[in-house]
Amino acid sequence: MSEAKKFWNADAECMPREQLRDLQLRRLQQTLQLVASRVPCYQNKFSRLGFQPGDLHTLEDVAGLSFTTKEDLRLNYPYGMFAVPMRDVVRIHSSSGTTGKPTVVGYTRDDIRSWTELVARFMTAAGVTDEDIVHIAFGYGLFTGAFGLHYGSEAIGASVIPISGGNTDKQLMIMQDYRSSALVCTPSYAMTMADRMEKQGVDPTSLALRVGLFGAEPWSEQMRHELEQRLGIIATDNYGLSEVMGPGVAGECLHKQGMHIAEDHFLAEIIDPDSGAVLPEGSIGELVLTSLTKQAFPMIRYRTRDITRLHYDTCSCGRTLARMEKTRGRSDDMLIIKGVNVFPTQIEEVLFQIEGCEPHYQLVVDRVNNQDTLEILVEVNEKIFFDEMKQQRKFVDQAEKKLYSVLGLSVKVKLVEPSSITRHEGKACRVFDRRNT
Ligand code: DLL
Repeated sequence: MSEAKKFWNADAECMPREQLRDLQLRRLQQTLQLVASRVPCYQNKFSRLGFQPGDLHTLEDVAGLSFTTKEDLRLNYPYGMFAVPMRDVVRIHSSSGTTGKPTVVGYTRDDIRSWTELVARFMTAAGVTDEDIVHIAFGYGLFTGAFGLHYGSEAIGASVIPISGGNTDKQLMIMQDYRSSALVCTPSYAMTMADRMEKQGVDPTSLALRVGLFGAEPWSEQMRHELEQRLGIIATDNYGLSEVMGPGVAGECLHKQGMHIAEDHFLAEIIDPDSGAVLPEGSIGELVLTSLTKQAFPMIRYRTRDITRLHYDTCSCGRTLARMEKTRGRSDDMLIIKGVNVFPTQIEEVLFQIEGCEPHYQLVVDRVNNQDTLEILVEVNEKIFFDEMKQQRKFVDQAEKKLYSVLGLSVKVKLVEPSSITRHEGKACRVFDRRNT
């Protein structure tokens, strides 16, 4: 049996920060030269500022450049932001846009090489080795999740099962028969699998599963705990977005103290989402990313809308790369209810602490008599659902009280029958805001 590798690329992952910053500056200057000579959108942004790539002398100077937003990508749909001719583009993916046209992203051969390397890094950090059988239950297609994890797994030398998403019963059969040891999917789909196993009487300890690599949507520490208990695995988080590359932007090591950002490939800033000002180290705010090595689709100061905080101290694993906390959700997922900012993950954390609560819920926001209302539909276990009214009342009271103390907001909790909330095979959709319909 080969010994587990601690690092995929120790030189890059444990580089002294001074040296890392030098490398970032050099690569940033090259990227600015590239976009200034090839991408009209950046040429216009720079000329409005009277900026030339040679004007950037320090990493901090990046704060003087304009942001890139989803709107820029929409205006340049489909290929307007590409920095290389199409003959150099070997792959096209796109983001799962919920409204309007999706965002189209491209990769050169070298981009695919970097992507593979970065996914191999975080998978190695999560303990995946060439002995693993990696079960990829992300949908293969335009979504970046499946291909990204696929390349990383193959580079490590693991055996890949490209099962793709859906058909949960078949997933379980393959997981049992092929002895899948690493599960790759969204955390909400992993929960759906855990439910199905329970229903079918499959004992998770009879499986070979030992690690989960979950990402593509926000999830709480409570959900991690629940998945680890129910599936008998170590559950790790990884982060990315199509506009910036896909999975591989950041991922957790086994210390689970935040996701290491591949800073030799991306420059990370935290800004105030309202004013756009760069916030001091340790602040919570919106993550802004600049690509440092991408060729086909470079991104300068891309506003991710994801709210998080960065830590720059060296991790116990030895990596010097900054760690980003689990995101609290996207700034555009944040609900403002009666003026109070509420993230769905905050509610999830509270619900999971209550005994008898199943990990499936939906938030319904409405406006009644000019007042915002929030109703939370929660699945409870059969015992509570079919129990006497008194028990149910107790559950609801407890949940409403806890939610009030965390959110400072009165909410209505409604119990719903086990298995009645729609299960998702990809990213979960838990919020229904009826205020504007
Ligand atoms: O979700 C890329 C990806 C695939 C990441 C597989 C990890 C694993 P998009 O579909 O473009 O790309 O969605 C990107 O998803 O801005 C976040 O809001 C959210 N997201 C991704 N990973 C996480 C995570 C992929 N670990 C958007 N935690 C991002 C919280 C996440 N949110």
